[in-house]
Amino acid sequence: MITLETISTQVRAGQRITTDEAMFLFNSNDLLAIGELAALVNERKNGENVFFNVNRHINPTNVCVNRCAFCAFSRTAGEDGAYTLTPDEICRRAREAEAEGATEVHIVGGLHPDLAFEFYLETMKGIRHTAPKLHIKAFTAVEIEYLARISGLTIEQVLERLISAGLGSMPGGGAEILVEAVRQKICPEKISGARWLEIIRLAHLAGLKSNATMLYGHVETVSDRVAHIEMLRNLQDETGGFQAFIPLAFQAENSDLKLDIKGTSGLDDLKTLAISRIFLDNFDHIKAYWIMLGEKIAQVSLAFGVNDLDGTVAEEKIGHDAGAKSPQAQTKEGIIRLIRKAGKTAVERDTLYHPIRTF
Ligand code: V47
Ligand code: SF4
Repeated sequence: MITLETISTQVRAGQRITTDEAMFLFNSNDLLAIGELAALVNERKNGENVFFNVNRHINPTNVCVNRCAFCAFSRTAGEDGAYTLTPDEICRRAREAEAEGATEVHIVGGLHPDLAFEFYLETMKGIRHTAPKLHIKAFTAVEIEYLARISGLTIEQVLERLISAGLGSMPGGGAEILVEAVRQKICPEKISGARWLEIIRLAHLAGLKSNATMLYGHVETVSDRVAHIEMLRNLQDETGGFQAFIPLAFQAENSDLKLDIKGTSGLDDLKTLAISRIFLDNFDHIKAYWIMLGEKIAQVSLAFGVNDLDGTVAEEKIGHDAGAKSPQAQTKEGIIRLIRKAGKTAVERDTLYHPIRTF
């Protein structure tokens, strides 16, 4: 029989937990016991260090052919509020970010019906040229698949050309919930979960590191969440290419998903982060994205297995278009203070988790 004690004994012995055990934890309300175990797992991997990096998000366009039901960021071409930046404008923002001390640009956007693959190659090359010190983390698996479709190239060719143009790694978006029945409800036009995993596998094989996200707190069940993290754990066993797992708390405002909820609860946020930390024993980092969680839950999560805080994002759009109440940007000093006041050591990192400076 599964109990908290049996799971605890197993985790303390360094053993992997099963999906049934993860389900048991999701169904338990013993937040403190779950958090303590997650903190132990994290401490063994990362000690007292909490990473952050200084980056800037740039969303080249919000025009998107998919129009996922949960996404308040996207627009149809020509609709009020639709925008598309030029490569020059994207480069200008990247240069400005570099001048302000960023080490990374995080570039993701909608699937634009008219932009050609060359737009993206030109943008990468432009950033390489104007802000050569910046690491370019860009394009979700969903975008990579779209670029292959519009260019007539294979996934491998798209990846190879983007890497030659300056792409350094990939963010973890587009994963949502990888279970097909859920995708049919929240993002029917989006590539399947199996395809998302396949593209990430190819990216890892091409030498790129990536993250993985999970959008939770909408129509999914607890067993969908467990199935999602199991698929990620299996792929990570195979490739080792994932750096961080980032649960994204659903922001309900302005989205077409008409639910009787106003977003996730603090208890659910902490439990989800902690169980992810325990279950994903082959991931080094669990990242709290304070934009969606709010600063206070993000800070408390540092006692529940989280070792990475994102970030000093400037001009965040995706969560705020969906009603996120957190500030749109946080200064480096603000992040350091938040980490130190949680009793942890703040470590600025680069995208590939090399420490830059300890505070
Ligand atoms: O894929 C869209 C999510 C993602 C909403 O890899 C929403 O370092 C909540 O992936 N409520 C994009 N979430 C953001 C993302 C990300 C963020 C920070 C760091 C990294 C990383 C990746 O945002 C989308 C989607 O899952 N999203 N709408 C919403 N209403
Ligand atoms: Fe487009 Fe991504 Fe928004 Fe879906 S989540 S509508 S793919 S921008």
